Amino acid sequence: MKKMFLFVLVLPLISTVYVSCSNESTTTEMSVGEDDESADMENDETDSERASSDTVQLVANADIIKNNGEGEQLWNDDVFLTAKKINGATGKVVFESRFRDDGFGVAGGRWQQIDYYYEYQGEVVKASEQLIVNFRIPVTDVQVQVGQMDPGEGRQAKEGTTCDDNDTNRADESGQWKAYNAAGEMVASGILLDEYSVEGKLPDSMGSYRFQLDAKNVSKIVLEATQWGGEERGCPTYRSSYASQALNDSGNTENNSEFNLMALSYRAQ
Ligand SMILES: [Ca+2]
Ligand SMILES: [Ca+2]
Repeated sequence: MKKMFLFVLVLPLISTVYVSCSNESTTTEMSVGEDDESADMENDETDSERASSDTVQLVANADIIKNNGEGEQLWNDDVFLTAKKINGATGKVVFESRFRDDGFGVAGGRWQQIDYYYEYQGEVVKASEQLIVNFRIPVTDVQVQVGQMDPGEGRQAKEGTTCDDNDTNRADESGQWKAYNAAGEMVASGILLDEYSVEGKLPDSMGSYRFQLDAKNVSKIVLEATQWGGEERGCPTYRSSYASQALNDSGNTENNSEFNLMALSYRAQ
């Protein structure tokens, strides 16, 4: 009876010690050559907790805009913004606070957002202004939060019809991202539309969405707006009030997708 009692008492002790050793050796192995701080045996943080602690988060604000938005706009020491106009010419970065969702955009066009145009200054261009996020160090785990990407604002020709048939459905504003490495090669791209967002439209926003960009070795991200709904079937609409917009240099009253950049997060690679 006494022997049995000892066995029951000792077995759990042995297994506890074994598990404990096993955990410690795993922790030590993972931390070798990676991060001296994580060698701390009392540090029990998980991989995901460690990742989030290294994540840099930036929120758009007017204070970073210098030199009237011309040239590189430093968001922090490692990240700066530049802009291009529809025709590819150098543009100015602006901070838009006119509507509900505030964020960075490009000067000109309808708004201080990243504007897409089917037609611009008398030519069919099917092009967007570009807001470009430049990283001085390669990064990964990039997430962007856009604003004013308004749901249901646009029109899209029904399947099998064209815009000339005037038979349209509602479509969301939309955009796309392209990621480039330090050599200037595109490493990934994606669509900015509700269904590709992290959790859909954020509460209390006009049209704010977060997108996780599946890309590594990122040195540059180009953000562009696209035709309503992200497809050729999108049909531009027109608003006469746009003619009196002082900043509108499009030469027309076209309305189409546009959005701004509210926030950014990333991890150094
Ligand atoms: Ca604009
Ligand atoms: Ca919008």
